[in-house]
Amino acid sequence: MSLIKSIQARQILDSRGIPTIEALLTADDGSQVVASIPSGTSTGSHEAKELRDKNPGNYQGQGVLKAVDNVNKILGPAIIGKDPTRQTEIDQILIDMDGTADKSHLGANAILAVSQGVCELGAAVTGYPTYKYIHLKYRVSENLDIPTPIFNVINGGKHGTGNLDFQEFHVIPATNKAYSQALECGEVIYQTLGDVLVHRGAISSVGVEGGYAPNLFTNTDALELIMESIKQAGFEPARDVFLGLDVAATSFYNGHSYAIRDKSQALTRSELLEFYKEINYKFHLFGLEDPFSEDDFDGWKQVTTSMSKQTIIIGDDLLTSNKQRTKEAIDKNLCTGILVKPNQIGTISETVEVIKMALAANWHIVVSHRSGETNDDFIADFAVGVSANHVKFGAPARGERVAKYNRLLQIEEELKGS
Ligand code: 2PG
Ligand code: MG
Repeated sequence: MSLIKSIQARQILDSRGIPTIEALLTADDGSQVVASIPSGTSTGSHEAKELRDKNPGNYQGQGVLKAVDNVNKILGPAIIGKDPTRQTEIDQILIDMDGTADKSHLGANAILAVSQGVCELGAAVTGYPTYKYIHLKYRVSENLDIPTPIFNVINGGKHGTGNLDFQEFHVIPATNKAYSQALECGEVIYQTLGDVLVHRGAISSVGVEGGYAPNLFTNTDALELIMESIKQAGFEPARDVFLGLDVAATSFYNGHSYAIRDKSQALTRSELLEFYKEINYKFHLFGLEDPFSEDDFDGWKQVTTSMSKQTIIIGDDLLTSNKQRTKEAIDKNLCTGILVKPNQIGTISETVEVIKMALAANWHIVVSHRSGETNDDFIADFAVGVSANHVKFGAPARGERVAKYNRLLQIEEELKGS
């Protein structure tokens, strides 16, 4: 049996140029892994809290040197000498040492750097690729397969440049395509959309997840241009490829109404629901993420009751990968799918528990990156290991996004050969 020999954390930068934490873990058999931790831009208020220094002298207050110290001086020493395959036991030690419900004492970023690193080290010392190790350890399902990718081709909301209210506009290849074909389909549509936007004079830049951040008047315009690009690229919408949205509605909710530029006046909950029905009628959405604000349970209940037969209603800010929030949403029938992000809850064990809970309710599982990413590809292995239905890793462009998509190509090849 191999044991954890050392843990060394450091501050690095994420894809937005904002500091994050990276940890190097070594086992006594010489195995080494590096875990780096992503970070959100539009975070749900019920997420576990990442620790930032708030010291203006270090990256304008965004530094994570305290979290780094917490790994090097508190969390690391507590688990050195332990067997890295004992994930649940180690995660419980981390949770207990923090002692808060939202991990704000030692920081969810510090805790996840250790938890994720331990998972990868467990795989390394047992000689399995990480996806296989997770599959064998948790047996979430019997099958080992590549999830279908959700490509975020237009970035609005907090991820864009301020012209669109909806945060993410997705293209989602049909699930009957092999992963490598799905990746090509998403990439070809992404390139075609770039040309369509240039042709319209609507291109300005790309957003934080590599999708275009165009100058368009309305959210509906964006959906129309994606539809046009799908056809121009030679695919048939609603057969070869579907559209989807992460509305991230908390970002345009003022506590009473929802303001979007498609309508001249702010919308009530039921008016917004009608708008979603119109869009769905026209564009056949595969999935609708965060259609209402994170605590607007009435809105969630209404959308799930009236639309979940046609489209998957996915909770992200609503659920924040949190077991209590997920249980409540299952009991109240608030959605039919979950967006899973390990850093919303802070440990690998708790992330797997929430997935099992959602599966028991027959929900759809989407494993997701964050808008602030690194080139770490752990999340791709994790998604395969827990048999997610879909993955959401941003646009099929930009190093930190394609690191994950490319890792899935490697896994696909390995699975074919096995
Ligand atoms: C989301 C995520 C990832 P962020 O809202 O689904 O796409 O964005 O990481 O900014 O929360
Ligand atoms: Mg989201």
